[in-house]
Amino acid sequence: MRKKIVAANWKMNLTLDKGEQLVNDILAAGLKLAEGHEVVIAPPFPYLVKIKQLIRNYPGISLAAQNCYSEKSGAYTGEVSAEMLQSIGVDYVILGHSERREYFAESNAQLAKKIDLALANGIKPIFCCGEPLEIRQAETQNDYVSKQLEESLFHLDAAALKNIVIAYEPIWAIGTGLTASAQQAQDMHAFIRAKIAEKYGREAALGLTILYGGSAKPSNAKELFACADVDGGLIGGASLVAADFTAIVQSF
Ligand code: 3PY
Repeated sequence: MRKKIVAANWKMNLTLDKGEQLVNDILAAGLKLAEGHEVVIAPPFPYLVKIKQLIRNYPGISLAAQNCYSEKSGAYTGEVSAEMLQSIGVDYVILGHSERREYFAESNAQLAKKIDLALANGIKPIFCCGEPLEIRQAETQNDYVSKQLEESLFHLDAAALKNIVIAYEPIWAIGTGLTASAQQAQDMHAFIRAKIAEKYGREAALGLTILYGGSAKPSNAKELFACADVDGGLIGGASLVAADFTAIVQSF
């Protein structure tokens, strides 16, 4: 059975106090996680160590960073390496979010390097892919996402792929209030799984966790998570409100 995940992507939001309060409120809600279900929290870098302490006694709740750099170490002022994340006990790292691709010009090739470094340090990448609006309107989203997968992931062998989580995040649904319909999400998730099966075989594809991201909220999470190939969500804005996030977690 593949793992189901709901991950909170705080982006560049909250102060440390507010982040701690949010996590304490989520923990106080007494989340009941079924076997194979996991909650992942991705705060900004400066809060990772503190949030790790808060969640350490809660099995099923893990910690993610929102990024890491594509070089091992050295003179890269302001950057954070995968090895540093590993040294503070980070479990996952979100890589290739569309905001990073857009504002920081991250390419598929650079993301392939980040993925290798994360894996080499025992951190599981949550690899984001997804198309912009004009690609969706031109109905070429499958080609677009294929290229992202091929250029950032397909150099991995089957053993490494087992440590990857994919998040499909249509860019037109990020921060716009628009959400992909359950059918649109399911179609793309099934396409991604089929693409993985073509390259790595059916068993690998069936074991791969594929999350939906892009304005997922309490009102649509149940319908999205009920889709056969949707294994949970990467949650933006709604992860900043304890009641909304716990409602989403309770939807899967
Ligand atoms: C969103 O829900 O808007 C996201 O970008 C999640 O990563």
